[in-house]
Amino acid sequence: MFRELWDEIAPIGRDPRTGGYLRLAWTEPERELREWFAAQAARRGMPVTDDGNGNLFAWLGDPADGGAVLTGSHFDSVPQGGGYDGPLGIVSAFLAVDTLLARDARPRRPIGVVAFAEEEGGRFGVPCLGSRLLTGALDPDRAAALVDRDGVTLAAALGARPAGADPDLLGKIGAFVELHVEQGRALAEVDAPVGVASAIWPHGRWRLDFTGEGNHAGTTLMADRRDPMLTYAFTVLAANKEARLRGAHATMGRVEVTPNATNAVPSLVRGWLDARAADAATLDALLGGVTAKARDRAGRDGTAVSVTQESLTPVVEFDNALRGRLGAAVAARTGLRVPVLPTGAGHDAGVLSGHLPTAMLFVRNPTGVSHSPAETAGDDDCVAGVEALAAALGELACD
Ligand code: HGY
Ligand code: MN
Ligand code: MN
Ligand code: MN
Repeated sequence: MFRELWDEIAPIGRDPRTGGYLRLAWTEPERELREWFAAQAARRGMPVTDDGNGNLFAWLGDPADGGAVLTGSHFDSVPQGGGYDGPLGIVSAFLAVDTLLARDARPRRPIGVVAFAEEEGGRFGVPCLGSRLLTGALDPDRAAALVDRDGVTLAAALGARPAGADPDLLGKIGAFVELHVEQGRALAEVDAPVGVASAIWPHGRWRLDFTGEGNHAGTTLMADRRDPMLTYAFTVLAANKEARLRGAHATMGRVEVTPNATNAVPSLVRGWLDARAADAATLDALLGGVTAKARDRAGRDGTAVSVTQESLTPVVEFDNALRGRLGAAVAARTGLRVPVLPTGAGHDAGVLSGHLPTAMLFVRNPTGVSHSPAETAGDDDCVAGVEALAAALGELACD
């Protein structure tokens, strides 16, 4: 069953040249995936609701009964991302519901399948946008005004101002379990198909604007230049070094140059820093180190640098009792050893964990690579993931 359902979505948004995916929120491929979601729900007689923030919910039972067990993930991808990051959690959610019902399990609580909007922040720059809106962590007016690289606002893409926080809906959810492909090799290294998450590292995104003096590439003496590209390049190296010093992660994978011409010294270089660390103090120290080095270099280059925080996600420690309970239920049902592992990747589960009992299951990724066409997961492991998720849902909804 897994391969059959997976093959229905695998071609959607896939770049045949690279095998990577482009499924930005509210673009054609993601709209096709939303239609697929509605068809899956209809096939199971599960009514679909939308919270006005772009998040889709399919319900088994009436959420108004309260204590719903919610599972799911996101459809959107980073540009040239892998196909499993996000969609695996939604396909597995529908299949886990099928597994439960095939076992004549009689859920005593509603079960919901959710597709959260814009988890990657790949279009509007704010990660976990849909779950942040739902939980009130993002102001709907600020969200409505977010603009993508083509100048389209979120409100235009969504077709309305986002509804924002829905405490009534949140109050009806008793627990959330997100299944996700592992974005690392921890499960591969211990030869386990499925694991359970202990924590999500604190992480954030900062935009660094390096300003200098635009000038002619051919007539401007090197000594007369105030070239922001120099300061930017130095900062990329400094971020890499500061992260290595602290066992943290720093990435500067996105840059915009003005005027971006071969024969012009830039006037502005805009770079984004994605920084993550095992704890808040280390993350703070990393950011402080990078900012200090950038400013010091700007002084020498005659340029200026401004740092703007775009998002910050505090550390997420998943509920120990829930994690232990689900790990035991998965082990009992599947006979698998279920390792416990942290992750440096952000997830909607991290946002919801501040509002309700939340857990994450990971499925082995043999390459460990993610946010790249090289991301992968074996069918057998994905089937084990569905079995594990069914065990977790059964433990929470059918006791
Ligand atoms: O960037 C992340 O950590 C997640 O994949 N959105
Ligand atoms: Mn991702
Ligand atoms: Mn993801
Ligand atoms: Mn996620």
